[in-house]
Amino acid sequence: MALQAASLVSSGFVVPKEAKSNASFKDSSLFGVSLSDHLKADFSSSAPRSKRESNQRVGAVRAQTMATASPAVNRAVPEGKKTLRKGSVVITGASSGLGLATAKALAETGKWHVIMACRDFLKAERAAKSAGIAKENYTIMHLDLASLDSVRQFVDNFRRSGRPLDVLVCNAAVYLPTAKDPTFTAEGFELSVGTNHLGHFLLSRLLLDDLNKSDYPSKRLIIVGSITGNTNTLAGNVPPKANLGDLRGLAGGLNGLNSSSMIDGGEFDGAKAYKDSKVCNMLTMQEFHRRFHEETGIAFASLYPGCIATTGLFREHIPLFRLLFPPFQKYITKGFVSEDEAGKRLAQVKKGEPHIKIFSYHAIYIICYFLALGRERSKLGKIRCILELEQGLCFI
Ligand code: NDP
Ligand code: PMR
Repeated sequence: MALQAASLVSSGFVVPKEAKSNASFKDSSLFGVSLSDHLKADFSSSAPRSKRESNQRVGAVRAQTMATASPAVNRAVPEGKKTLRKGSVVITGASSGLGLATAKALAETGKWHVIMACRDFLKAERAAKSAGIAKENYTIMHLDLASLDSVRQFVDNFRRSGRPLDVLVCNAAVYLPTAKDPTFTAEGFELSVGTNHLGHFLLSRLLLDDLNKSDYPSKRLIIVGSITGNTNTLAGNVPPKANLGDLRGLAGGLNGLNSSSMIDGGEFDGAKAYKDSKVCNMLTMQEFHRRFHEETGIAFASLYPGCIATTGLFREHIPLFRLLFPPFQKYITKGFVSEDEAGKRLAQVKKGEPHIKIFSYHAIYIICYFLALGRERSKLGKIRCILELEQGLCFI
């Protein structure tokens, strides 16, 4: 169960004493294991390129911690004070669905410049145009989360652009429910976990320094989670259920050769791999909050936007599913939400008690779900109030 995995995983976290005492980003390991030598190469000073490349084939995740440079804590502008400049927000996967709708909602306020971090430049350009986002409000930059080199390249390019980073929204994802066999990222990790979790983990970890330097009053890092990873909800109990087990597949490198392609070490299952990746996304924010919020003032959040049953996420599903899923969510579960509404919700995630505690998140979801039954779900004022009260930032 996801919850079991969560408790197992949190007990595996180790925060080195120095990280607590000198307020520096010392420990880059996640879930008690470091992600890989690929990631390590970034966090540890100046490992020679050739060594890094030879490490890439290894792909093993080792039980160890890693050192990073220690950025200075930056709180140049006291919280609550306004800066005059536009906010600068990076959104991954902004070429369609929720990411595009969020980019549009933020750009329309006139207060944000959106960096659309996308793998398909032309598609992103067309999408921005057809959504009517004004040219001066967005920039497209290439990012393929299925390649850790591309993630590093993106970070370099972003830094070279000279823009500040005030908010990072990790939104992109792939869902491969009908795949019989696993496919892999450039570095050989199973594609769903590699893209949705590992790519975003590296991106977040690298950009933490940039967020920390921002003088914006509310710096934020948001990852899009999913109810389907939460096994104490009805949706999370639809098989296959998320389960990270004892992380043996992750520890083995998720390469499907000398280790399983699944985090828990089991047989490949595309739908489960997606749900596992979403559990990792939510846990990442929980752990980032624990490690870094106090020293940086960055708000770390995870959000379930509602069931946006019409997006491209379901492109790999069978046609019958794609036909029946939207009316099923609209009229039966009433979990349906339009892309526009979901985009507005994500755009509104704001500072508060800065992360979702996934345990209470389940309970809150259930309460809100019943409160919302029979009401117009696009006007979630009351629910929003409850959630803001309880969590500061979570919208269902
Ligand atoms: P979409 O498929 O419309 O959007 C996913 C985006 O991710 C696309 O822009 C896609 O790019 C991009 N992407 C995929 N792989 C990569 C990659 N390797 N590198 C960079 N970008 C990539 O789906 P949604 O809008 O529905 O999904 C957005 C988020 O919402 C996901 O995190 C999903 O898990 C989450 N979510 C969705 C729900 C839903 O009901 N739809 C419910 C709960 C959560 P491209 O356009 O090039 O394919
Ligand atoms: Mg689910 C309250 C009921 C509820 C909600 C909110 C969702 C959301 N789903 C619910 C219930 C059910 N679903 C039930 C009872 C069934 C069995 C008929 C069911 C089935 C189902 C399938 C086969 N649902 C799905 C699938 C998918 O392939 C989707 C998935 O798991 O993608 C990972 C999905 C979803 N249901 C949701 C949401 C939000 C999804 C998409 C999850 C995501 O994009 O992260």
